[in-house]
Amino acid sequence: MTATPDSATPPAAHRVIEPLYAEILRRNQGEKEFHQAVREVLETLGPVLAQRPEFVDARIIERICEPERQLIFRVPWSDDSGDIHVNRGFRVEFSSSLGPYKGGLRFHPSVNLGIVKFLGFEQIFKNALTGMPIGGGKGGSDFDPKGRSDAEIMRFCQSFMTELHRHLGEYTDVPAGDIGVGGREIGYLFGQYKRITNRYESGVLTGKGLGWGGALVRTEATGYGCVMFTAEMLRSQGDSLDGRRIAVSGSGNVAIYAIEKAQQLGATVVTCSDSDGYVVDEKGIDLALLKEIKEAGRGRVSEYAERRPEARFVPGTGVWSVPCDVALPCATQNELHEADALALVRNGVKAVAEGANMPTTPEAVRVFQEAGVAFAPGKAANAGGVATSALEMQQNASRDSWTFAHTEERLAEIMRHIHDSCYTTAERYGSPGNYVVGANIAGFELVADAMLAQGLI
Ligand code: NDP
Ligand code: 2IT
Repeated sequence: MTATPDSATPPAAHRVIEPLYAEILRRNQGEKEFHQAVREVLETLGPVLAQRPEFVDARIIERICEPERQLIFRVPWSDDSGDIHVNRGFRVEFSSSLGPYKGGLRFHPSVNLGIVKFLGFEQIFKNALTGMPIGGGKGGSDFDPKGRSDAEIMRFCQSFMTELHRHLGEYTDVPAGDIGVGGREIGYLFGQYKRITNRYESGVLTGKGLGWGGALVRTEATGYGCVMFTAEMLRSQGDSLDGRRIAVSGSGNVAIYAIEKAQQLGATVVTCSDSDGYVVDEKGIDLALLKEIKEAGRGRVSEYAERRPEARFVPGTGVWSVPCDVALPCATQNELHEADALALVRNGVKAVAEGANMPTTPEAVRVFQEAGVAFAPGKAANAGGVATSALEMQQNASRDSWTFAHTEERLAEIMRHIHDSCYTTAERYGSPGNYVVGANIAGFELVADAMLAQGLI
């Protein structure tokens, strides 16, 4: 497979990008999600490389695609019956050009090096777009938290941190949550870090509990930010979310708070899902019930339909067949395929914003772009979470804590700033309305300029 630069790319830039991508495939074999994430970025960089040949001369792309450091480690732990398990832990410290490595930890049986590298690579540009002083990294484990007791989760987190702690620090590397890692896990990880280092180093992890260094709005921030970004996209077309029908996938942290903000802005959210299937609720999702099932009970969305007569549960992956004006994929990578995009377009979708990381396949992105649907890539639309993590770090550094209203306003400002810089960058580089081009180039320029200034590192 080749990286085919888009039509705005001058021929000289084709000659740079294609061999680079071939080399990345050769050196990172089998890492298909990483290849996909790199290809999507490289395909859009042609116009900036043509205007800034110093980036090519300094081999910025080769350097940016190679993590600064990759850590893989054994995580042994014992379950409640005393049986011993061995999982694999990862931390990929991708880029520290703009600040300490920053990015979440994912606990899911599918986690492997290629997935952590795709997430870390995306995180570099996302974090740059926020305008906050944070580099890019990601980590996690192939540990499956489903069905595990609190005590088992705690022992796993303690074992994971016993190895990882030596690589972390508030000025070095600052993890947070992602799939399978929420407030409970961050608590156990923080406790073990503190115990091993004998330091109350609040800024070493984000997503902490509100009583011990956490920040208001961090829990809500990714979902809220995604909907704020969607509202900005619609506003630029003279439209709004008020009265709109929205389809959301997922029912975890990002999905729940995307639903909450969409409802606050007057929309009706008619779906949510998990890996078993999806729920359709024409009256609008009852968020209190969903939170009770998912946040308090750690249950399944099928229970939602059992408890709410207006709703129905459909097993499988067909959530995108439900007609909607706006689609917000908030579950996981490659969950929205070409056939789903065609169905959404047929049903009149106007905007799609990625709450999850890379949920839309490249073929599906092309369907939306060709149909003129406003499409926001995750590195722009879901940046509210990590941006609020950076606000948490600010509060930790100044030993302060801000109100909900103040922090939410800061988040809204950041999402407006990200929207506007993607919008104007896309225009400037000859692809008006293309938020993928805008996000990739705007993020890349910030990191590339910092790398040039910092010498050959
Ligand atoms: P959670 O663990 O809270 O929720 C994940 C949701 O996605 C669950 O509903 C889960 O269903 C579903 N899901 C996960 N894996 C799969 C799969 N392989 N197939 C189908 N469904 C799946 O995670 P988050 O809400 O935090 O994360 C969701 C997405 O958002 C991820 O892509 C993450 O990288 C991204 N993200 C998260 C941020 C954050 O701050 N948390 C910030 C920015 C992006 P089930 O329970 O059945 O597994
Ligand atoms: O994908 C992401 O941006 C996250 N999981 C949040 C990272 C963070 O450090 O808050």
